Amino acid sequence: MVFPKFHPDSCALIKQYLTPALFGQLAPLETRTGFTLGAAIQSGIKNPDSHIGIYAGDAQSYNLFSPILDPIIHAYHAVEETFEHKPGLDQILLAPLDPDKAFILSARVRVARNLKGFSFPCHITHQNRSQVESLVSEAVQSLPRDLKGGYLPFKGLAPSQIQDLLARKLAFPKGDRFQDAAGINRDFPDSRGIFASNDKKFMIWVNEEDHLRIISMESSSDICGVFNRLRLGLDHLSHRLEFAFDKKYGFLTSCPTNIGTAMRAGVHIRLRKLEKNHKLLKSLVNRYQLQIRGTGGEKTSIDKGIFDISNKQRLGISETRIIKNLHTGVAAIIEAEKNL
Ligand code: CIR
Repeated sequence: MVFPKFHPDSCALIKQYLTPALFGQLAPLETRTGFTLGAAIQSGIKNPDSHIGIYAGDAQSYNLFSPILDPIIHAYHAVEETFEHKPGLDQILLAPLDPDKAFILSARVRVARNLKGFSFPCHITHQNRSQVESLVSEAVQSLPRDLKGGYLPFKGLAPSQIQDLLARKLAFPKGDRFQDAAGINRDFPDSRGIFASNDKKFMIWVNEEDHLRIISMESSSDICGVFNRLRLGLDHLSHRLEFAFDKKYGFLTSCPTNIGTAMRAGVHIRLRKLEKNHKLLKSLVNRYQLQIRGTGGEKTSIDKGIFDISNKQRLGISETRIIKNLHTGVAAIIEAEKNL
């Protein structure tokens, strides 16, 4: 097996940590479902601007390829070398963040989950992907009254219908070039779909980057209410579905950036003054362990002074602590905006 050729400009963590000796040790190995290191790093080889450049094909990947994944996880998540998932999904009650509705447009919390016993999306077979869809669409029928809704499969929809749903945020697009190179987009839109509660505040994306992306959101600043709704949905789903989980790595996800709680909690916030004082905004965001993204999602740009501000830490921190930190950080950012 030949040592992979990474682009000379690539700064991906996989390029930094994969030594010829490590490659020699790991390249001949296969997980029980036949996933290899060669497949795991395709996206990093094909996309020189990858940040980490490696995906997991199944739960066992995390253990079998731990000699390369652990240093990458350690570097990305800025955790101790002896990192361990920290559980803690307690009900939360905190003071309203933006009672005058002056800054925050919406709040959103999502977690990623994969089903135990199935390969992850970059490696799953067509038939198993369809089984995942069936299991999830059956499980959602047991959701409690407030979360009741319907599952809409994308298969058979005309491209114009998908466009219309995308505009209404009731569909997700085919994955980006990073996911494409990893094999996650195979057979799209087969066995993909969205469950949405009747009030559209609770959703589940099926077979996107992970088997499930469970999302709670609303057009308000009530991050606690959004989180508590997610807890309720998760609690019901976990009686019907068994999720891939490991004591050390937490919830196992396709992308090692998401392991641990697999949770991203954030707000869309308009910051007209801080937009012009990027240095201050950046320092606040760093101080409270948050990150800024465009409102279109991962790797999108900032539009009209509206920022997506969310937690940076997902591993070695509990879900409840993530929400509390977000609340403290966003409150400080609002205070700074008011004082400018
Ligand atoms: C990269 O290495 O840059 C891409 N594979 C994306 C990493 C961020 N993770 C994610 O979107 N789940």
